[in-house]
Amino acid sequence: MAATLALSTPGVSFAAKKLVIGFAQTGAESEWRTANTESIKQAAKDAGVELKFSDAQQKQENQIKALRSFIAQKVDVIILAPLVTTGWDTVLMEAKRAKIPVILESRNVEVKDTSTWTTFVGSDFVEEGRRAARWLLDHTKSTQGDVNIVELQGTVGSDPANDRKKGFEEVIKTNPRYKIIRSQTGDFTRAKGKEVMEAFLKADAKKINVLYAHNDDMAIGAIQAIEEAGLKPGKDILVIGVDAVKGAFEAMIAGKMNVSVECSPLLGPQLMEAAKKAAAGEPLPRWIKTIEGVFPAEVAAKEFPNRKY
Ligand code: GZL
Repeated sequence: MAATLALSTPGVSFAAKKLVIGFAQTGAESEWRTANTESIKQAAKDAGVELKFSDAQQKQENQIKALRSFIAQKVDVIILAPLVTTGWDTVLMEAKRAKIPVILESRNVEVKDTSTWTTFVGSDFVEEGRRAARWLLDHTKSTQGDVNIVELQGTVGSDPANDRKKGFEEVIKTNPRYKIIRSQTGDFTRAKGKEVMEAFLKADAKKINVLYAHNDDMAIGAIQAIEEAGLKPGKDILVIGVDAVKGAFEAMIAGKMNVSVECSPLLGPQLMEAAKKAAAGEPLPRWIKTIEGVFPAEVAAKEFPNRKY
């Protein structure tokens, strides 16, 4: 009774309790990830949210540890950028039992009990893969003969790597001219992208017509390898990336890259909106999808000044 009286006492205001969010980030593997972290930290500040941040340095076990720590601290909401799609069933069930809503951002998961996460805020990676392939088929429609493609995959087992591969292959299989002759993970990093492209070139330099990289960072690393092999990236070997980060625009303006399929990291405001609703027990769509485009080299110089990441 006292609590009710106190709450209804005129002239007494209670500051709304500050929302506390635990955010388990993958790491800082790419330009995209850095922009994603900045967007979420800034949006938390703007929203007056207390953000507990954990950088897992690309290790799933560190993310699982961070989630257990957030649960122990009884945060209001958890945001998770799941490094890979599997291995989350147990810890997400622990969050569910603790009645802490989990919002997935930038990558999705595969779990038996899908009620253990509330919503996924991120892109349609299959469509991104289709867009990359559609650009390639259109850009090479007037050429003759086989189009040999090497593919730099993202982190093994990650949602974007799985689905960007799936979408790309779905489109190129419509035309037998297009063949993926080599495919290997570059783990979404510039360094690994360069290293793997060097190996591709050593084995098949003369046969490679196209590089399809699951993110721009690996494409930028591969561009260095192509140049060091005495070839012209963007001309001798077409270079296709995903993300549309600043580095890709710079490479396209320099004539070393041909196209980047946009994948926006600026998810902070949508995530804060979703977290407030989740904390209040309000309904949320299962997928809050980001709207994205495709940026070929021809528009890079004009578009570059408008870019926000
Ligand atoms: C996409 C994100 C991917 C980016 C990469 O939502 O998970 O991870 O495409 C990043 O650049 O490393």
